[in-house]
Amino acid sequence: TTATPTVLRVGPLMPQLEQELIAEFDAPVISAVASELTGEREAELADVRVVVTGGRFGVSRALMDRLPSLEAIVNFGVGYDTTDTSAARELGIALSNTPDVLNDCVADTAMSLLLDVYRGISASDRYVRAGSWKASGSFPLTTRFTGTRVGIVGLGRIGSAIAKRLSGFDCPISYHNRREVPGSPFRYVDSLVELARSSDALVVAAAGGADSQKLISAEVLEALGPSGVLVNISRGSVVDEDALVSALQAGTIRGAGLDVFADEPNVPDALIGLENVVLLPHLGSGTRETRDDMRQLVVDNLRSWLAHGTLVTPVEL
Ligand code: 8YV
Repeated sequence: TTATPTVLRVGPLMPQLEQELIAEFDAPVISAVASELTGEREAELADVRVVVTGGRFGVSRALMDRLPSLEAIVNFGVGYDTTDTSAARELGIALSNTPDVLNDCVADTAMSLLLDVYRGISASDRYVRAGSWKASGSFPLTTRFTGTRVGIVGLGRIGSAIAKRLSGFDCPISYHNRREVPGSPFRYVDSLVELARSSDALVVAAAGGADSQKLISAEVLEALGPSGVLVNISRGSVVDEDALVSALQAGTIRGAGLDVFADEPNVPDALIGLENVVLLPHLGSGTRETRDDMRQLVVDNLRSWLAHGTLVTPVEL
């Protein structure tokens, strides 16, 4: 190992990855706040060439400014909205993420949320556990899911994996995307409000970040209407969360299934109190198999950068 580290960990990572980074690269860890890096730490950071980060952490412009030798950021996760991509582009810093390996598990999670909201799986589980089956009889009737019209917001890798599953449920599928996807068999709708109006359920699979901030607005929710359902497996930032809470409380939409929130792990109290929502702790990619594939892809990107100056799965900045 060298006197000063080449690889820096920013924020906590999955334990097996942390152990590998320590064993192979002697990589120290810092929290993401650049102002915490003072004195000795700064000297220690002078030689850092690669940052490995993920989860709720990323690399801010302020942190990039404190890392004069930084060449690449290796992100655990397909979403990289926690890293300042404009700063990275300007400073010529490369970025990788972990695409594709998590498509299936995140799409499975979207299906679980849809089925749960329509069929009341979680709510009826609570009903059984509370003894209500015995005390009050059958659970109230729910809503058929098969054949429901679904609008996908963001027909990328994950959105397409969701569409594939929905096809098996005989769902007519439409989508909204920054651009129409060439050759897609699904109906493209240029206006998000129009997509919401013509869908029974909207599934949000668009990348987070500045461009998609509060894309699901009060207006979109109103267009979705009183029998409408919203499912979000991408980023909380894509939905106007206050508008969503109001719509659910007022019954201007029927229900929601959420794996992601605006300020994780804080879930608004107003949502916790509602029966017409299913709330998950951002577990979309969280299977042993997928997390292990993500870990391996992070290590492959890191090794490739240090050995050849190229990334296996670069993000286009
Ligand atoms: C997280 C995710 O990265 O890939 C993403 O963008 O949101 C997840 O897979 C996960 O929370 C790992 O920290």
